[in-house]
Amino acid sequence: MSTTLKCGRFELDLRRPLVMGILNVTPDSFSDGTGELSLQRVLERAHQMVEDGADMLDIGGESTRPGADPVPLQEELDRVLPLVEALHGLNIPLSVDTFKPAVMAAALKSGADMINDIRALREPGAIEAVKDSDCGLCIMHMQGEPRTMQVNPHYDDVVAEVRQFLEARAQSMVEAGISPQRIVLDPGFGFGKTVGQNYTMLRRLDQMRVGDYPWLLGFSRKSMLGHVVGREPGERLAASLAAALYGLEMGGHILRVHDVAETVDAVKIWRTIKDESFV
Ligand code: 9MG
Repeated sequence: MSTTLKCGRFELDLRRPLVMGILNVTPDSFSDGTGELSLQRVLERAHQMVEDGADMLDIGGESTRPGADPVPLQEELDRVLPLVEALHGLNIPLSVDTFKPAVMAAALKSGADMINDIRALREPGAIEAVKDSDCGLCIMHMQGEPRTMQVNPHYDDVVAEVRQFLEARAQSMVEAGISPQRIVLDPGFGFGKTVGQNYTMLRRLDQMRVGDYPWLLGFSRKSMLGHVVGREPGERLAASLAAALYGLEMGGHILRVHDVAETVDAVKIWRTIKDESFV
């Protein structure tokens, strides 16, 4: 495996797991009390995540939850760009979660280091928007569209099909001139998969590896956890940590999480167990 990921201003060392803090820049996550988005509250959360040990931040202006409404382009730009600009001085890699090529291009111009695309750069113009930069690229698998993806997802063999999809996308990107060292893959837990299909993927993650590409994994607070433990999203911390550590054991490299401090502690214990010089 390549042990580094090129990511804009940074070259990330993947020999230890990295924790990516989720910053959903939406009015329902950070309201100012009148229902409007509070930039101040988002910034406070970002600073807290950095203090808690986040290795990178993932800024998203459009919810990707199943059934979520789309956000117009200008609104997404207005949510994301001020954050990228305000956080640029923090000396931490800034990822932007978007599938819109215009947002990708503007975010990179504002200083973003990575693009996290749940549509795997399939929108027309997406590859062109990122190709000539040096940003990291997270390429995720999703069957269908966020609005409808959980309506009866179907695979003959989820492990083989997700793997083949990721392999083909990575190959297209490399053929377009993108360095493989910029690419990280993500099986897309919860994106057009039944609960059973999600657990099958996690159990067999080692069989889904594509070449030397690292994995970014997102389980945090997801319904695949809620389904098993019977808890609401805000009460899924223990379940999220359990899945995260299993994901590392199966070869994961970057964990995308809401609860940074707790995940950083859990990862420290996992690393200590792995460290045979610690006797
Ligand atoms: C935006 N987003 C929500 N869940 C995600 C996941 O699991 N992976 C990635 N890459 N992005 C996600």
